Amino acid sequence: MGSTEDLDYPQIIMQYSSGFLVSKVMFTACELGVFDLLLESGEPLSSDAIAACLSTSTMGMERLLDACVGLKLLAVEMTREGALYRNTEISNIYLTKSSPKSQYHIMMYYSNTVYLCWQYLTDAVREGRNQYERAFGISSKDPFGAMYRSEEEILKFMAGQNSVWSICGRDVLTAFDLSPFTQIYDLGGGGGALAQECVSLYPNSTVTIYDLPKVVQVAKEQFVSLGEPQISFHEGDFFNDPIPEAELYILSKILHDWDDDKCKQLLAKVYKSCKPGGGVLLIESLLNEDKSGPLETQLYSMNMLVQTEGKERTAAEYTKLLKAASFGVIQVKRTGKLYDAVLGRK
Ligand code: ASE
Repeated sequence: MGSTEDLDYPQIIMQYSSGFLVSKVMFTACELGVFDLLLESGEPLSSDAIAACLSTSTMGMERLLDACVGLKLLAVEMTREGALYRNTEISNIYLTKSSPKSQYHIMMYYSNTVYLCWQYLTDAVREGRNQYERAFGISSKDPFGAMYRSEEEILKFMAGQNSVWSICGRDVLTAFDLSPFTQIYDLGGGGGALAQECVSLYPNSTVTIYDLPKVVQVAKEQFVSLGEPQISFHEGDFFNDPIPEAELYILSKILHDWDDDKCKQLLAKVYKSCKPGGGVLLIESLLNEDKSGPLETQLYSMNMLVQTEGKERTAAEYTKLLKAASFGVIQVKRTGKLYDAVLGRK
């Protein structure tokens, strides 16, 4: 006590304190369309021009642009006419709406939905449950009833979930050779980006997207072209309705939404429907066995606390759930990216 160390403000504490400011600056620049405008314009623009095009105050826009430069999401060049801004390579690829690797929709979901739940993180930790009641005034008993409270929220969630597969879809689907499985069900397949990646990687496979009727309806209207012969749909609630027979079931970011009892219930049901020799592919972000990381996964687990009934788990925890449901050979593949793969065989 009383040493000079007490007077320091370590870099790490400073960074963590302003982490949410950083997120909000990036989300706001995305939401206002700064990166889209700079991509379309094809030339650097002044803050006045950007503010005018996007109908914002010049004063606010100038500060937002400078903060984006600080974050290396924009580059600035000083000219005789003043400062001109342009996208960096990273923002062109990930932050514009039209890019094939766009993360725009997940950012909008974080900024406008997830962010509001995190307001109540302290309550979530105290109570050990999600915070829909405080954040949105709706019952949190049925988390997906709450998450899917309007067609707009369904659309935002599906678009957000889809965007991650443009980055890690290939890695999780090639972690194991899935070519022996031709008849595949993607349970809770949502907007279908993973199903589309799957049929393009495995041309002999057919994938059925199994999801709630209102989700399937939005998927058909907004995401999956109905002319795709390898993809079909099945409307149902996998806890309460039958699951048809298939060779492979994909459960991508499904088990992390539920507690161990619900996971076991679902996996037992999948096991019953699964053809002999078939299997189940879990796609999840795996925690280290001692839960010491990865940080991104630890943070996702906090998000599961504020938004769902689930948590992120270790490979051993998923293995235990699969064994409880009678799956035999279980293989784990870490991809080194955000999401990993666990295959259980019947
Ligand atoms: C779910 C996934 C997500 C349920 C709610 C969710 C995501 C955000 N909210 O199955 C995507 C993963 N990202 C995070 C922060 O967990």
